[in-house]
Formats: sequence, C-alpha cells, structure tokens
Amino acid sequence: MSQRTLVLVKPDGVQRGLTGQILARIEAKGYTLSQLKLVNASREVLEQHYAEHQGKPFFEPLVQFMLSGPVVAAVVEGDRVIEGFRILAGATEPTTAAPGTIRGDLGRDWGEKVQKNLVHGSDSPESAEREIGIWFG
Ligand code: IDP
Ligand code: MG
Repeated sequence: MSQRTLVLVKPDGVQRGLTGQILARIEAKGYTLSQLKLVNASREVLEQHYAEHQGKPFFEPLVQFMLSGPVVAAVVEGDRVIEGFRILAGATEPTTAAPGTIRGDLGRDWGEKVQKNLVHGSDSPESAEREIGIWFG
C-alpha cells in the first residue's frame, strides 16, 4: 500500500503566488494529490500541528507567521512520499537548502525570528497520520 504525507504551502508561498509551482513539482515527481484545500488555520490547529516545538524561541513567531494568511493543505500519496517530499522541499533554512529543492530555489532568509520556508512536509508515518487528522479530520 502506498504511503501518504501532509504537505502545507505556508502563507509565504501562497502570498508570493508560488502555490502552483510547488504543487506542479509534487505532481511532476509523480505523486498524487488526494486531498487539497485553501484554509485560514486557527491557533488551535497550529498549536497541535507544531506541538513538538512548544517552548522553543521560534514557536510564537512560527504560529504568528502561520496565522498571517491562508495556507494550502494537501494529502499527497505515493510510495516513500514522506521521504521523497522532504527531499523535494530541502533543508529547513532556505539560505543553505540545496538548489533544485523548493526551499533552495524559491526561498531566502528575510531576517525574521522564524524561517519562512514555503512548505511543510510530515517527517514520519506517525507524524503524517497525526497531521492529516489535524488538518483533514
Ligand atoms: P521542518 O519544517 O524542516 O521539518 P522543523 O524543525 O520541524 O523544520 O521546524 C518547523 C518550522 O519552524 C520550520 O519549517 C521553520 O519554519 C521554523 N523553524 C525551525 N527551526 C527554526 C529556527 O532555528 N529558527 C527559526 N525558525 C525555525
Ligand atoms: Mg518538521
């Protein structure tokens, strides 16, 4: 059975008009978009989604950033998609993310307390199921 992951196009990606390019990279890779929506996330959803980061210095800036505009949430499917999407996304810091990745090609540092890095992708099968439950019920 193929795997699924939760992908978010974060508010910087939506505001900069990069949603189409980002989804096109996922589709071009061969993965399937099985659920897709544009949402204004609530603080409650974001605190659940980023629970592992509670207490870190970037936590509140991260929540504020994610509240700053709409987010595109997607369930993406395919064999080894969790690992595959994280490789497509690139490293957390866009400054050092490899060219060829979403963050490396389309992102940069903006001198803020939170790294605005365009996308989220689940990091394990357990995280994926937990996060899909948070965003898609
Ligand atoms: P990931 O998105 O690459 O999995 P995580 O460590 O899960 O990275 O962090 C969640 C998000 O929090 C990141 O995507 C980024 O937006 C932000 N973030 C993570 N670490 C830092 C940091 O050290 N400074 C500023 N923002 C950070
Ligand atoms: Mg993460």
